[in-house]
Amino acid sequence: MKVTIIGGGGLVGSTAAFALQCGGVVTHLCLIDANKELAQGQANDLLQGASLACDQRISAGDMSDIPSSDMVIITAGLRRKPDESRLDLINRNVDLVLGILEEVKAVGFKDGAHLLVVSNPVDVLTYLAVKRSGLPWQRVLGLGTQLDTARFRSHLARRLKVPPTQVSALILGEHGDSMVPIWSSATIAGLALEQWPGFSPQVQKEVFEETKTAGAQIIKLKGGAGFAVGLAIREVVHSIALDSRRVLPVSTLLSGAYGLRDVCLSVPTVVGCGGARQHLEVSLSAKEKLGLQNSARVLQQTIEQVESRIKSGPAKVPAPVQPIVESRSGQRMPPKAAWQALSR
Ligand code: LAC
Repeated sequence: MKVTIIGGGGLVGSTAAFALQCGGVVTHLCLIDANKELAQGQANDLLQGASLACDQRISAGDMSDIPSSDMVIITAGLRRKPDESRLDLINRNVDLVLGILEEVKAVGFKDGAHLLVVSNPVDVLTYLAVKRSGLPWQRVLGLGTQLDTARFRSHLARRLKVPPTQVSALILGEHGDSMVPIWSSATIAGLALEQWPGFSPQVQKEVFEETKTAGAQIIKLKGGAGFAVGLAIREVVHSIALDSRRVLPVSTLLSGAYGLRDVCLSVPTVVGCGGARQHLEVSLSAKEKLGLQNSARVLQQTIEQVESRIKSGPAKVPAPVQPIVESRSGQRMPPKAAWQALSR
């Protein structure tokens, strides 16, 4: 399987490439970046370790690599400028990713290719990619809450002093402030998390808060997410490459699951050959269901604003969305996902 990463010179793209090199499953890794030298540098660095990792083809490339790629991953993205609103940043990233999609479509996807969107706002960009890429919705996936889920499990493991790989717990909904922790089905080594010694409402609250702010924290400490997001991407790529059919919280177009439609967000999804093979509807608590509905509403509002801006041209930027996120004091606040905190 040839995997091409657009934005492969950057932190997310290059760490995903390294994770895929260590994984040794895909046969060809190709890095494309607006900064060609950076892509070449990352490819050379990976190649220099190839004798210690596995036998893969590794290259820096350009759009002419797309028609031979089985999977295209978009990690390219922009940072907020000083004085720029949240929606301005969304609009600039939308324009960037739509531009990339146009270029990709001009050269043409390989038959049966998959597209994985990682750039933010990932759920909005995944929706636009479903509508504009020309690929069937099943083959267009967004990384969604796959990374938040990984963070959630790791934080739970640290707090409860258990092995991270034995924690099974999901974050669903938006990759952003309205993300929803699914406590009702969480387990450690197959045992109900809620009965685990040391688990308490306080731990619950703190672990979720830590998960929600993890991206912003990483930005503050080291400039942006790398290793964890690289591994999160790898899990999706391997599940498709190996047709493992792992159940992953990726963002895809919903058409009725959990009563939601015409929006991309994360629900448990069987990921294998062909991409998203099935949405799984597990039973959720009333609060979790409401949380998912809230995520869908927040995202639909943003999509509407973005789409009307696209129609009316790039100059006019509509007023910021008023999403349904309440602060502790009951005030309505704009959602603040990790990626939105870039230049705060
Ligand atoms: C984060 C970015 C990768 O959450 O979306 O860190």
